[in-house]
Amino acid sequence: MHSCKTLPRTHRERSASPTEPTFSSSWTPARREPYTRAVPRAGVAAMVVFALGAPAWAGRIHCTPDSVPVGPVCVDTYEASVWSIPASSSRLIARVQAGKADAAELTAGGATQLGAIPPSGCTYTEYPDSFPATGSWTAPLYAASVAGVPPSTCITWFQAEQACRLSGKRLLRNEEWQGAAAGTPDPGLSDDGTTTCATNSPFAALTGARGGCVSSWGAHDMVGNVWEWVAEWVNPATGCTSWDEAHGGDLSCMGLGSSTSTTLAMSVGAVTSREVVSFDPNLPGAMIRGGNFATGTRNGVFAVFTGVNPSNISRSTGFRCAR
Ligand SMILES: [Ca+2]
Ligand SMILES: [Ca+2]
Repeated sequence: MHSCKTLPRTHRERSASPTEPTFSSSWTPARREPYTRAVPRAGVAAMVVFALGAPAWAGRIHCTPDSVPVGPVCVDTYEASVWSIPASSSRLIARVQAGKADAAELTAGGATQLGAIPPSGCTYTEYPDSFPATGSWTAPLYAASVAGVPPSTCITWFQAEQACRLSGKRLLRNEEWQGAAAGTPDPGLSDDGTTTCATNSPFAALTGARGGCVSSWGAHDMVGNVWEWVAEWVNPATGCTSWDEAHGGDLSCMGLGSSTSTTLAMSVGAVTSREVVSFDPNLPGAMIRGGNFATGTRNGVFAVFTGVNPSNISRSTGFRCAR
C-alpha cells in the first residue's frame, strides 16, 4: 500500500531538480513588456522556451496589476494613495487588496482618498482618529497603487506601514527600493515640468503623470515627487552630505555630522518651508528615499534621509508598498 508512494518534494529539491529550468539574470531592455507574464509552470515547456532564448523576464514572478516584478518582489508601480473604503464595500476592498482597483473604480465605489499632498503644511488632521499617528487603528484605511491621483503624505511611518498591510502589502526594504529605482532618470534642476521626474517643480505631480519618470523595472516616480518611507529603522542622522556627481549629487543624511540634530531637522524642514518636522536623536531614525518635487539636484535614486523619527509627518513624504 505504501510501496509506490513518493514523498513530497521539498522546496530545496524542487529548486535543484534537473527538470526545472533556471533563468538568466541578465537584463534584456528591448523586451521589457509584458510585466505580468506568468512564470511558465511546465518544466519541459519552459526548458524549450528557455533554450530558444526566452527573455530574462520570463523567469520573473507574476505580479498584481498595480505592481511590477523586481526580481522576486512585486513593487507597487506608483507612490501610495490612502483610501477610506466603506466597510460594506467588501468587493471593492478585495479588489484593492488584489491590486486590481484603479482610481476611477475607487471613486465610483464610494472610496475617499485621505492625505492627498496638501498645498500648504500638514495639519495633523489628514487622517481620522480611528487611524492615528501611532498606527493603532480601529477602522482600516487602505494603501493603493493607482495612477492619476496626488500621492498621500503627512503620514507617519506607523500609519504607512499599517496601510500597506491592510492592503495585503508591506513597506519596501531599503535594498528593494534601491533595486526598483534603478534606471530612473534624474533631471535634477532640469525638471521640465511635464514629462521628467518632478525634482524642481512648484508642487508634486499626480502619480504616474510624469511619463518619463520610470525605472528600468517600470516603477514610476521613484526620483522626486514625494519622499518614500522604507521599512528600516536606523540610528538617526545628525548630519548630511551629498553623493558625488556620478551619483546625481543626491542628498545623503545618514550617520553623524557636525551639525546638531536640531539644525539638521530644521534645515531639512525649511527646504520647502512647509514641512512639519519633529526630531529626537535618541528615538529611532526611519528612512525615506528618492527626494521630493522641489529641491533639485539633491533628489535622485541615491537620495537617502534618516534624520526623522518614524513618528514624523511631512508634506513631502509619502510611501510605496510591495508584496
Ligand atoms: Ca517618489
Ligand atoms: Ca540628483
